[in-house]
Amino acid sequence: MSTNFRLITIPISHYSEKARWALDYLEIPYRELAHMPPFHRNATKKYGGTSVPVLVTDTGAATDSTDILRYLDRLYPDKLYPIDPQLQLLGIELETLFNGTLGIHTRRWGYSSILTPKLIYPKWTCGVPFWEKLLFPVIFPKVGKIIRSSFDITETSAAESYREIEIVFKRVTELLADGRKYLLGDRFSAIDITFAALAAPIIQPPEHHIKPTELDLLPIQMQTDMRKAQATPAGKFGLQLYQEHR
Ligand SMILES: N[C@@H](CCC(=O)N[C@@H](CS)C(=O)NCC(=O)O)C(=O)O
Repeated sequence: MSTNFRLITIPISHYSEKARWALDYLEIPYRELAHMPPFHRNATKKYGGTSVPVLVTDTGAATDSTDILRYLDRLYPDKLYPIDPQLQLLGIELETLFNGTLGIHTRRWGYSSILTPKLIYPKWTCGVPFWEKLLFPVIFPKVGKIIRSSFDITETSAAESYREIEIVFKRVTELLADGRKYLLGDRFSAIDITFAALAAPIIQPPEHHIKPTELDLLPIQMQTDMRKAQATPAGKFGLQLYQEHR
């Protein structure tokens, strides 16, 4: 099948990583159009989206990461999502939990500590047009402020979000306790991609598209949280998914 796929992203966005991973896993050729916030808005608005990722094809666009994976599943059936109805139900429950809780809280936990020009610059600018990079010092103060307010970044937000992440990790740990290899059993699926991509900010897999920040540049509490999350069965599972499937 010949494709002319373009994936609009913010480099560090973990929802973008989920879509990027699915495309790579299916070995579908695509061009990534990475943008620094707020320039992603110019790129996405003509497709009716506000957030990233957006997958653009010759016939239309999908403006949500799960919609993108579902669209790819229609093109390549039985590769990303299971056919078995029982597994489908578990998949929907887990994907909803990961999208709605894990992704929200790993992002809030991360932004609570790395929203400084030095730490955020490489994560926002990897692969973006050079003129966006040049504008980083001008836009950072304003965008940083918007992010603080829209994600409710406060003195206690990292700790609050860490507790929410722990609840999701506990659910994953419980599922894995029966010895299953993947979240839905013995086959790698979109649910594993969703878990690992959305957990990535706190487990920091070395195989990630964006290189992890050197640990000693990060605040001590962040280092502690990361080590603790990486040592859980769910954290180890996420790291293993990156190692074996990314
Ligand atoms: N439900 C959406 C959420 C995507 C999302 O939250 N994207 C963030 C980046 S991680 C974003 O685009 N933020 C900037 C904005 O909303 O303008 C999806 O799964 O695609």
